[in-house]
Amino acid sequence: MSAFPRTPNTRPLPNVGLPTDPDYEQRLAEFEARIEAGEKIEPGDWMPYEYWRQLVRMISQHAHSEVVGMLPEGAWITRAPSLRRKLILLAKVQDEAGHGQYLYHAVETLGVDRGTLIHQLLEGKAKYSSVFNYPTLTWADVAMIGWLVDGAAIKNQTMLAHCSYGPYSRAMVRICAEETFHYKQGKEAITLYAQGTPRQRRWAQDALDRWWWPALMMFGPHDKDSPNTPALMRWKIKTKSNDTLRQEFVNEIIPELMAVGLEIPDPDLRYDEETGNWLIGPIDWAEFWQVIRGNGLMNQARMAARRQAHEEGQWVREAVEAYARRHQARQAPEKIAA
Ligand code: FAQ
Repeated sequence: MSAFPRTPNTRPLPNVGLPTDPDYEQRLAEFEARIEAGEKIEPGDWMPYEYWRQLVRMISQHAHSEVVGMLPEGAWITRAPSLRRKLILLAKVQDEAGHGQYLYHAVETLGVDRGTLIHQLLEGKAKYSSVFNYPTLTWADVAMIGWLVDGAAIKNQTMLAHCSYGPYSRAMVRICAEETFHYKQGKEAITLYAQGTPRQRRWAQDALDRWWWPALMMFGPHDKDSPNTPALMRWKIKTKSNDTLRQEFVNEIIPELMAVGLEIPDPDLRYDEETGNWLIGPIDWAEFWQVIRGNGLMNQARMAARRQAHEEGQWVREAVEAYARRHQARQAPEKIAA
């Protein structure tokens, strides 16, 4: 059962308004006027239940994506081709953990603690980005993730930096700054491979062949199949739709990939002079839904790795709690005794 039912029967926080409240319509009008005026909604401000639900859903999925997203690249830390590349990769994977932290904090401002969210993830009840259920077979895959996956993430998150919920928008500003470095190091590494030996060029092309479509799927289903977009756009959580962002990304990345001599793995790709858009062929949505339902190549391995990390981290959580108790006791011994 979902932790966030569509029809609320309980109020999750005192400031969350239910449609059955007598003053709901008036407060909703005031809330929407604030959003229309470009004000940020902050923790503790009145908000409709559906706004709260959408934020918890989306930010928690985003947090899980950052954390699970450490795994495909993390697998290559011990196999990096040079010390420089190893240092860059270590820093990148550590950044992703930090992004997960900011985002879990952002959900906590909505009254849902991270323990609950992590439990949902480990139980297989929470979603995370489909793209992290594909394997990293070569070092070029790691570089391609930086260029393509971080590139797609930045496109989406630059929009979210303008979203109406204050804590989420502020987290995005910092995350985008860090992702920009991730993107640049991936582009640099692939550019070197694309201009390198025949084998390196093959690795770069092979990585693009396998990551191209999963990266485009990151933007979510077509707008007509996206049930959440209307509410998200109404309240400016999203300010651009899935298809709009995907098209913007495609228009930007295709000339960049072509410039280093890579071939886009899409036989239907064509440039439309009239609109200035690169038009892509059909996306395999059956594959996308299979991956989201847990049947992708790496879903089981990703969840097994997360569960193992969680179990192995138990002593750290216990130590932190013991330290916090001792620190608290030193600060206020009389309160603890009481
Ligand atoms: N994967 O109605 P919509 C990163 C689900 S961060 C899995 O269109 P919405 C950093 C969707 O949740 C990458 N599920 O949904 C990094 C919904 O299910 P629900 C993550 C997906 O919310 C880089 C259902 O399908 N970024 O990469 C996906 O309007 C490198 C219907 O879809 C974010 O999370 C998908 N791709 O639009 C880390 C950004 N797409 O919940 C390491 C924040 C859709 O109703 C290495 N999120 N679904 O059961 C968003 O912007 C939006 O949530 C979308 C989806 C655009 C992802």
